[in-house]
Amino acid sequence: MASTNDTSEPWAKFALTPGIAVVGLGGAGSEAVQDLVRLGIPGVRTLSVNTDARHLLRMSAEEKILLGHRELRGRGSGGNRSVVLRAAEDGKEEMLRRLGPSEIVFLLAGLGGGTGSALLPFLVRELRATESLPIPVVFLPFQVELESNSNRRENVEATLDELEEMGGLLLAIANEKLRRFEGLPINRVFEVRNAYLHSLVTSLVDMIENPSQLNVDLASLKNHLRDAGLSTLIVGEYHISEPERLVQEALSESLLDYHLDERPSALLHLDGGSNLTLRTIDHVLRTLRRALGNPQRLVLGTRVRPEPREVVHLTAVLGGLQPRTVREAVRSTQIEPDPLLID
Ligand SMILES: Nc1nc2c(ncn2[C@@H]2O[C@H](COP(=O)(O)OP(=O)(O)O)[C@@H](O)[C@H]2O)c(=O)[nH]1
Ligand SMILES: [Mg+2]
Repeated sequence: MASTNDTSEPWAKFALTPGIAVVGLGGAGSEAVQDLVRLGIPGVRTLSVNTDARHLLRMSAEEKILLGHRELRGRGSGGNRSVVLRAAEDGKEEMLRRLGPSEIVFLLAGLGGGTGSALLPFLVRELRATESLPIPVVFLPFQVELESNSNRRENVEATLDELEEMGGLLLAIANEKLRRFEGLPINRVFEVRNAYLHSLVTSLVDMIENPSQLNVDLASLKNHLRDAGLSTLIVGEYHISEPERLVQEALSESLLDYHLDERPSALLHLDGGSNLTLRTIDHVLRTLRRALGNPQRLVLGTRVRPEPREVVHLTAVLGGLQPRTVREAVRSTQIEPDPLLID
C-alpha cells in the first residue's frame, strides 16, 4: 500500500484499494470469522451473513447481513438450502455491493447446514463474474455428524456437486483431521483450525502489503490462486536450523487427506527473523518441491522481521489436489459402505 509521499498522485488510489475481505456464511463460517477477529486481522474487512438473527447478533464482524428476513423472520434456514437460495437472490445486490470493492474475498462455510451450504456456491458464482477473486473455504463436518443426520449429508453432497461442477479454486478443510486434538474442548479444537486460517489470511495481507524482491504482485497472486483447483492448507513452525523438518512437519499436519495429481501448485509464505537467510529459504523451497513432485507453479512470499528469530513460520496453500478427494473424504465416512454404491 502507498505509505510514502506519493499519495497526491492521481494513481495513488490504486495502491489504496481495499485488499481482502473475510466473510462468514451461516453459523460455522461466522464463528470462524469471529475467531479471526479475535486473533486480529488488521486491514481485512470482516462480514457475517446468516439467516439466523440471534446468532448474527452475537457476532463481532464489522458488517452483518441478515438474509431472508421476510420469509424466515430471522429464525435460520432449518437446513433447507432452497429457502436460502431464494433469500440469496433477494439479498444479492446488497451482498455484492458490500463485497465488491475487495480484491480477494474469503468465503467461509461449514457444510451440512442450510445457510452456508447454499450461500457458498451462490456467492462464488456471482463473485467470479466480477473483478473480485472468491476463495471458498469449506469445513467438512465430522464423521459422526454425517452418520447421525441424513439431511446434513445430503446438503454436503449437494454443495460439493455444485462446487465440483463449477470447477476452480476450492480450499477444503476436513474437521475429521482435527481429531488429533480430540483431547481438547471442542471450541479449542476449532480454534486450532481457525489459527491455520488466520495464518493464511495474514500471509496474504503480508504478500500484498509488504512486497519484497521475492514477492509477487497482486495480479499474479490472484491468477495463481484462481487456477489452484482443489486446495488445502498447511501450517508449520520449526527451528530455523532445520528447514527440512519445518516442511515435513507442516506436510504431516495437513487438514485434508489428499493425493497429488500431475499439476500440484503451492503458494508459500515464510515468516522469520533477520537471520532468515537465502540459504534457509532455498532449503525450504527444495524440500517442498521434492515433496510435491516438482510442482510447476510455486509462488513465494517472505516476511523478514527486523530482529533475529529462533523459529520460521510456514504457511502454504497446496493446490491441484485430486479432484475426487473431497467427495472421498465425505464418502469414506459411511459406517457400512453399500458395495452397490461404490463405483
Ligand atoms: N466450527 C463450528 N462449526 C459449527 C458451529 N455450528 C455448527 N457447526 C457445524 O457446521 C456445519 C454447518 O452448520 P451451520 O453452520 O450451523 O449451518 P448454517 O448456519 O445453516 O450454515 C455443521 O456440521 C455444524 O455441526 C460452530 O459454532 N462452530
Ligand atoms: Mg446455523
